[in-house]
Amino acid sequence: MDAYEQITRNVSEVVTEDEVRALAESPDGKRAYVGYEPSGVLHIGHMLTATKLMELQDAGMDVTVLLADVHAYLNDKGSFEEIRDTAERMKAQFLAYGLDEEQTEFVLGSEFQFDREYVLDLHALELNTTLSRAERAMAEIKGGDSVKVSQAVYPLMQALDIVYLDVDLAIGGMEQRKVHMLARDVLPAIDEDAPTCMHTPLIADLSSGAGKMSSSTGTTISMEDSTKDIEEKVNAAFCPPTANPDPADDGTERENPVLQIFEYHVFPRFEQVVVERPEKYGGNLTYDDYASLEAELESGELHPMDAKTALASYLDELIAPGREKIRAQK
Ligand code: TYR
Repeated sequence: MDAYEQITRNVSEVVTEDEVRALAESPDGKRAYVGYEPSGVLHIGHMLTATKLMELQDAGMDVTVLLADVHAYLNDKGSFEEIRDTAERMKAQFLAYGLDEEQTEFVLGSEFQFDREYVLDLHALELNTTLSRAERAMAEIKGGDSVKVSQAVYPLMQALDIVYLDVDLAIGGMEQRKVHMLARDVLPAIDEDAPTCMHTPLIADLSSGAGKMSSSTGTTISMEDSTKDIEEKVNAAFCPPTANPDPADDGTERENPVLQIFEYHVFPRFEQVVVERPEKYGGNLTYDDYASLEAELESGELHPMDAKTALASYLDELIAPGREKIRAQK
């Protein structure tokens, strides 16, 4: 794999390809970041971008994790003190998940977002952005029904973070894309470059394959899950023998979440995936890459039930160190 392929592996969107190609020419010392609103427990969405950060570290890039305490506050996630506490616990879980302590810089938003210069730049961005544009950018991020003024300030601060953290590449899930597009449009107004961005896919809801997996609705996987929880959730997952399931009866698009988790969570972290099967059912199956596992699920060589059992055990292995941390934090 060349550096560009490694950097863009498994991403849904690259903005722009030319910019990322330029980065890939000399990734050493370039910096990428993801920001997270602190929450008590990492879930599978956090883990997906964290995996991307690990891949970028492998490609030689430096990584910043922004623990966006002020953003969480603006998005109505609790008192500032509670959020700060949560940020510390989250950091420990990211390290347990596998981010390299030496190569990862953890920054709290409140460390720089109250600086006079930052605040003045923020006001300049406010002058250059309509409320409706800010509102649209937040459509997939905000909590609550109606948009508060704080949630209109939020995407502008996210744009400004890219400047103040001095990053070359902003990473986020697809739900962050409108904020990044706003950042690309508005940062030039304060004489800053439009940032280069990459967006990771959203995993479908585990039980239905429709919509996206989220901790607020449906089933999600988190670091708090016991081995048994994971087994139960994965066993109950939607897993037809195809990567392209038919839409649901009401026309909603569906994905195969079991395959998605293999692709985006398991294969990036393990050289090889072994599906254990008793001899009488043909013995173990070994896969060196995602495509061959997908092909055998489609051909019927790999039964969905065996795929699920294997998935549960790999996921369990991935989250076990973080689960230990959470127990110690209690
Ligand atoms: N918007 C991100 C989320 O939905 C959090 C975030 C905050 C990301 C600030 C980056 C940033 O600079 O969780």
